[in-house]
Amino acid sequence: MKKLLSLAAAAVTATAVAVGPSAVVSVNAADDYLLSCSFESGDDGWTGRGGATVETTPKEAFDGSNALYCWNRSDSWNGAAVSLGSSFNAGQAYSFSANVKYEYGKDTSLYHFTMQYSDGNDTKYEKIASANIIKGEWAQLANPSFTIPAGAQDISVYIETEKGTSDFVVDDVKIAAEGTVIEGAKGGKYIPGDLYPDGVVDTFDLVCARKLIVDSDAPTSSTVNADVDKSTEFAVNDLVLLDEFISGKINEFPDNTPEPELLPFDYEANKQFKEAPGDYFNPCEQQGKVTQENYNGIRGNKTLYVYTPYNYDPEKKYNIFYLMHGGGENEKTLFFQDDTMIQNMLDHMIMNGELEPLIVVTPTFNGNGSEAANFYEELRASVIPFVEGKYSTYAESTSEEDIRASRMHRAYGGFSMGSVSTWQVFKNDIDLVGYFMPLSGDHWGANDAYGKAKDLADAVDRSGFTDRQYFVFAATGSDDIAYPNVNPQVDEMKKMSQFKFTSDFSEGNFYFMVAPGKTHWWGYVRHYVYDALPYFFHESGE
Ligand code: FER
Repeated sequence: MKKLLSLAAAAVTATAVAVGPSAVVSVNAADDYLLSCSFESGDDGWTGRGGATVETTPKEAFDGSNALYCWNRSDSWNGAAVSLGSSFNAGQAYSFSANVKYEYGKDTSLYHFTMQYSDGNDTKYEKIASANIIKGEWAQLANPSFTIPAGAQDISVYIETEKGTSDFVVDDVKIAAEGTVIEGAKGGKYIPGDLYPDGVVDTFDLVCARKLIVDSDAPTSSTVNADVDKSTEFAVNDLVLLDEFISGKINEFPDNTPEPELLPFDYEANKQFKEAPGDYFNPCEQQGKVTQENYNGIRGNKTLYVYTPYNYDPEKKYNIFYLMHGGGENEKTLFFQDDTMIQNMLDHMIMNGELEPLIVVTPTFNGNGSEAANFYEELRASVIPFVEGKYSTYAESTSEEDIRASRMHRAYGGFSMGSVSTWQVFKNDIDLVGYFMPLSGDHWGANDAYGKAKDLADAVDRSGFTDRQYFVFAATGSDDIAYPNVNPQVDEMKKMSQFKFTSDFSEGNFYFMVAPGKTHWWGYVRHYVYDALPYFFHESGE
């Protein structure tokens, strides 16, 4: 019995659809191809799509000695394209094939061979063939019977990715009469269990897997496909699972992807205020990027800023820190004032290994009925889904379930009224956020210190989280106008079982750092961020 894996089904249908033997057209001479691009003597008319650049390269070739290299991609739809000219008929089916390979980024990546055309009014796109490709291996994107949509004009075809901006190479792009089986790369596609690369998982693969167990050099298309449970290595367990899959005992392979290891962090238990070096506020040689973004949320159209670290790679996952301004300030405050310039500080901290690369977002509670105390609503409903749908964080999707699941990779903090918003986020959004940094501002949840602390402790109890699942690093200056408000609240919190006071978050979950002599000003408060932020994102939340 032949079985297709659901994950690979889309890829497989493109190549393995039933083109019965009678339909096979044999092509030998290059003249029989309606289009044939080998890139042996030039780019064959291919161009970069979007911001991408293409150039022939002798470093890689599927066939012959050159291929087309595509780089400078700044979005997944940037790629390598060629116009089909007028010799193809709309409404008619053809056989398409292209070979693709990439060397950097994730272990596998979904590639598309796509057609772009105009229907007379709009530009349209249709996938010709798609495949999950294994890094470092040539793979064929082919469809022996793809119909150019009726009425299509200005037709071009291109190679793009589903996600990410990795460079890639393309070679031997061919179009022939419908049904033509165009030879291309064998294997190279991520189809768990397909060790013998024919697009199906069957007993041939089991034979390969058995050989591979006794001889790690035995031929197979890819050990990535052999590691059916994604444990990162091929082992007896994979062989057993493959046997069970082929015999129909199981319908899918379990996902044993290991959790990424948390780096051990050397906490100080009693962290003292320390200023960032003065040059940390000057431009850094390795600069991240600050991007202005507009979104339409539950409180109308707003702007926020997103700091992405130097060499930000949308293929990777980043921790994310939402940092809120104070009263009378706005979403620009953190990046574009002499007393903030926090992007430079982040750049230096990351370059010097004091902070893992992360995303920092500065939203605003200004406008449209939004205020510090209710911003937690907009954070949940609009800001997190908008930002994390666009930037690569640990949220697998923007569903509330996935945002919750990634809460130990999400922090929220703020200064003054931003601190007021932080305690509210703690109270109301603790299911979405694992780390909190209230700076120079108390909780506006009750009139007295005990009531404020109790309001937060009650929220913890309602959440059901244990004291290993939320972490608060609060700070203020001893001469800050907020100190007399925050300090008594902290004293009450210290008495409550929900809060275990230490800056060693491997032991406790709550800290309050007091900076001697400092007043209510970002010029001081930015140093609290310098001290506190490295303490975040080291706990598993288990
Ligand atoms: C405080 C919390 C917020 C505080 C001041 C503020 C003086 C904000 C004031 C403002 O923005 O006007 O604990 O202490």
